[in-house]
Amino acid sequence: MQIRASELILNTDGSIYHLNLLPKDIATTIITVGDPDRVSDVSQHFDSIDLVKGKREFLTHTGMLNGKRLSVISTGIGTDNIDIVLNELDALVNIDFTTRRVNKNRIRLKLVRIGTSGAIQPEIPIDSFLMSEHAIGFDGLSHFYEHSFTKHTDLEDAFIAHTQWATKKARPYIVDFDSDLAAAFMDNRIRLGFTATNTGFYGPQGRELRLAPSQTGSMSKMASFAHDNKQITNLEMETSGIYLLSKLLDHQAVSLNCILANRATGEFSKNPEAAVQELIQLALTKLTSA
Ligand code: R1P
Repeated sequence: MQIRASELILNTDGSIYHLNLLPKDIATTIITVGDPDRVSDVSQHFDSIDLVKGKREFLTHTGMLNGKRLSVISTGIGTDNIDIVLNELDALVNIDFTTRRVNKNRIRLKLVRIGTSGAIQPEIPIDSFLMSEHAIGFDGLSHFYEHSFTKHTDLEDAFIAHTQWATKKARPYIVDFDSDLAAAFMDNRIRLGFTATNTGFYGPQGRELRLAPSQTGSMSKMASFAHDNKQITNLEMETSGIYLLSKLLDHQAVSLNCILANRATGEFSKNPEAAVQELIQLALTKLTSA
């Protein structure tokens, strides 16, 4: 089936609409970061950079490191942006832009998020690193796609019961990292975690400036949830969307988090740039030695 111009939108140079990229512009191993400024924090370690392109918050650098072609792309904040980035990255490798048809042979991308995050368990140190083994998404993205991906229904039900989750909010969904890709990042400096992905930074993460959250105590209920030896460790805004769409599109994904805040102890990193830089270097070492 040919995909119509209104659905697969291409720019006049043939690039995909938001990412502004051509199929040849990306590597099959892609690092995603939230902040466009973090793209060069990653690519400064490359041996060479052969492509720099951007549009809106989506900046891409592609280059070589230790003989491996890598791309790094900024996603901006949130799973609404992840919906764009993951669908367009997939289109770049799995749809022929000339015929507008899905390729018979599918390409599998390796996606590695290097992001920042806040812990909700007091024992997780500031400036430490966490790989999300599971993600629980409060963003609702899962409900807009037809799929039967319901691996963790019991865990979702237990969470809903424990937190007295309001039915007017989207049902939380739980998705996992790709264990094969995750094997490359197993390291005693990287703990495994269960990451909660929220639709916002303030109310949805229980922060109160001038507006009161609709459910008081929602953060402490989330922190005290325990089921099958699983406890939610940290909060951020992209991982569930990345894991969900990677699973549905058959790509491999892991999310690496630099813990900059601890919501239980009230602390924030004294040198967030240095901590993120350390995670970037560790991730690049792991990626290029695998
Ligand atoms: C919020 O400040 C942003 O920081 C975290 C959250 O997921 C959200 O995107 O990640 P990044 O530092 O990767 O953007």
